[in-house]
Order: sequence, then structure tokens, then C-alpha cells
Amino acid sequence: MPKIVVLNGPNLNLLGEREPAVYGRATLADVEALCQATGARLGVSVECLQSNHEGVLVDALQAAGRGVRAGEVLGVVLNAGAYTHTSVALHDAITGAQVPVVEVHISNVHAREAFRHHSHVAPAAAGIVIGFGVDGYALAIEGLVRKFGGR
Ligand code: CA2
Repeated sequence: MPKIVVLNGPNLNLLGEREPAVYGRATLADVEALCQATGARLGVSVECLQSNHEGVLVDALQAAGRGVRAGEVLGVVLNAGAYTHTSVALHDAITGAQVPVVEVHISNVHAREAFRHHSHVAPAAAGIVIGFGVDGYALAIEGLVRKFGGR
């Protein structure tokens, strides 16, 4: 069964605990359960990882790239959190790993502060889902399956 890797970046472990007006009330565990259920519905396995550390996310993208080349991984759903707006390392990891990545943001970053308008991930991404709340993760998984699932 092909696998989709769902990566969440810094502070997303706090989902549901603060700022519900911006990010809603779902917790990270709820998001990961949604991703698992979406994968089960679409016939893919889902592996979830959250980290507050940039290098851990780089390592996970490199591992996903090796999985793509081995024919085991379909792609990555990535909410890089604030690293989206700062991290050339994540941009380079995505292009280097040659892994299809869907960038996800729970909030509509373009309706927020100017520093959230630029993404280092976007130019390397296969697609982007922004502003649909946590449903964006399910939309991103479905997008990966439809675009790269070969059915
Ligand atoms: O909208 C998104 O998904 C973001 O990636 C979330 C990031 C933010 O830096 C991006 O600009 C947009 C922040 C995630 C922090 O999440 C928190 C959740 C609850 C309480 C505090 C932080």
C-alpha cells in the first residue's frame, strides 16, 4: 500500500490549546486521526510526524524522497508552520529529495501579517492548500492520491 507522510512543524503540537479563532479547536491528535481516516478511505497508509526542529523536518523529507525512489511513498503533506516563511533548508530538502509535497496552512496566511505572505516551500511544492482549516490536510491527501496515485 503506498504511503503518504504528513509532517507538521513548529508549535503545531499546540493546536486546539490556544488561538482557536485562528486555528480552530481541533488538536494535533484530531488532525492526525483525520489524516489516518482519509488515507484509509483512499487506500493509502499515512505516517504522521510533528517536530519543532527544522533539521528533523529536513531529515523526514530526505527519508520520504528515498521512499519515493523505492516506490513506497507517494508524497508528503507539509505544514511547516513558521519555517514556511524562513527556511531555505526546507526548500532545498524538497527540491533535493524530489518528493511531491503539498503545502498546507490551516489559516489563510495571505489574510494575515505580511511576514506570512512569503513561502520558501511554495516554489518547490506540487500543490498548495490554504485557509480551509484542518480539512486542508484531507484535501491535500486526496490531491496527492489523485495527482500521483496512478488511478
Ligand atoms: O496556518 C497555518 O497552518 C500556519 O502554518 C500555522 C503556523 C504559522 O506560523 C503559519 O504562518 C501559518 C503557526 C502554528 C502555531 O500553531 C499554534 C496553535 C495554537 C497555539 C499557538 C500556536
